[in-house]
Amino acid sequence: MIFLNLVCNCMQLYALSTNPLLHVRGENIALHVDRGVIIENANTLTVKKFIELYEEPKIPCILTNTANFWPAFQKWTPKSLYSMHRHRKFRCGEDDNGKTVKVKLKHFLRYMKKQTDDSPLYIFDSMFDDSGTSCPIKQDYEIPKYFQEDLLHLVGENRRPPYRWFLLGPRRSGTTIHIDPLATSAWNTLIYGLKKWVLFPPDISYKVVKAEDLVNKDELEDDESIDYFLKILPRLKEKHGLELTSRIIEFYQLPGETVFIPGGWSHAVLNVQDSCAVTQNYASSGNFNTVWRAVRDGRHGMARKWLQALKRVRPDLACRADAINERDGWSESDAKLQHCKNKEKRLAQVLDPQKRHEEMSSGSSDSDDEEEVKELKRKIENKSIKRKVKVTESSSEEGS
Ligand SMILES: O=C(O)CCC(=O)C(=O)O
Ligand SMILES: [Fe+2]
Repeated sequence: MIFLNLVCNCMQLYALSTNPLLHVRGENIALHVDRGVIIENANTLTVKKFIELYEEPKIPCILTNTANFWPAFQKWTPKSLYSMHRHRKFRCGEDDNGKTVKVKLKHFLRYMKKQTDDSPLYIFDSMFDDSGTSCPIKQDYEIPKYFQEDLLHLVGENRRPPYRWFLLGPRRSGTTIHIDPLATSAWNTLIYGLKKWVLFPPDISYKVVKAEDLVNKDELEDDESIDYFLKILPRLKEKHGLELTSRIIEFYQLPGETVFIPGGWSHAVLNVQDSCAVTQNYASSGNFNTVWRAVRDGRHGMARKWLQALKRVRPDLACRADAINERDGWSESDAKLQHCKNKEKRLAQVLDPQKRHEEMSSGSSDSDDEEEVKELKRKIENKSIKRKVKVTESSSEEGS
C-alpha cells in the first residue's frame, strides 16, 4: 500500500513538473526539471553572481521570483486593461511606408478575442504617447535587481533609442528571428500567457539562422514568427543536424518568469497563448565593450554624446572605450567622414519628390472609432501592416 502511494505521488509530481501550464507564479515547481534552459531563483542569486555567471559570459537564463509584487499582474489582465486604458492608443505595427500604426486598446482586445489570423497583429509599444509624455503602465512594474545599471540613459531620454516595450498579442503572434539592436542585452517578463523561445549563440551567423533559403515563398511562407517556428526552424534543424541542434536553446516561458537575453544572441519568440509581457534593453558594465563598438559604428552622434557623459560620470568606462578604439584602430575623424556620407544619402532621399509625397500622405489620421476599425481591418486583409520590432525601431541614426 505504502509502495503504491509512493508510486502515485511520484507520478503526480512528474506530471506536475513536466506540464508547463501547471506552474504556480513565483513558485517554480518545475525548478529541478530540465526545461531546456538554466533556471535561477532571484531569491538566492546575487547580482554579483548573475554578472559573473550569466551577463559577462553571455549565457541566457530564466530568472524566477523577480516580479512577485508587480501591480502588472493585477492591472494587465484583459479586463483591467480594458477598464483602465481602453481609449489609449498603442503601436501595433507599421504600414507600407514605414509609418507607425496605432490602435485603441479596446479595439485590439476585441481583435484578440475574435481573430483567426495565421499571423496576427501584435502590440509592441515603447510606452510613450505622441506628445512624449510617458504612459502610466510603466509604473506597474519594476526593473529587476540584475538590470538596474542603465548606461544609455546618459545620452538623454530624448536622444536614446527606444528601450522599453509593452507587449500584448494573441496566440500565434510573435517576434521573428532577430538580434537586438546595438548589441544590447534584454530582459523579458511574462505577465500572462505562454511564450516559446528559441535562441542561437552569437557565433552562429544571423544569415544561417535566418535561413532565407529555407523559406518557401511559393507556399506564401513569410518572415513571421509562426512560420519560423512551424516551418523554417524544423528545416534548419534537419539541414544542420546535431552540430546546430546541440547549440540551440529552446524553452517555454511561464507567467512571472524573466528571460535574460544576452547581446548578440539571435532569437525568435512565439506567443503560444494570448500573452502580455514587458521587455527592456540595456547597456551595463557587463556588456559595455560590445555595446560601445555597436554604438560607435552605427550611431555616431549618440556615441559622441555618450562618451562625453561617460567621461564625467563613469571615467573608468570612458577609458575602456578609448582603449577599445585604439585596439580596433578606430578614429573619430574616419567615423565623421562616414557619418557625413550617410547624412548626404538621407538628405537625397528626403529631397526626392516621390519620397516626400509618401511621407506627407502617411501622417497618422485622427479618424473616429469606426473608421479606425475599418482601416485596421483593411490593412490586416491587405496584410500591409508589418510588425515593428526593436531592430527597425532604433536602426536609423539621428542627425547631429
Ligand atoms: O516577446 C516578444 O515577442 C519579444 C521578444 C524580443 O525578442 C524583443 O522584444 O526583442
Ligand atoms: Fe529581441
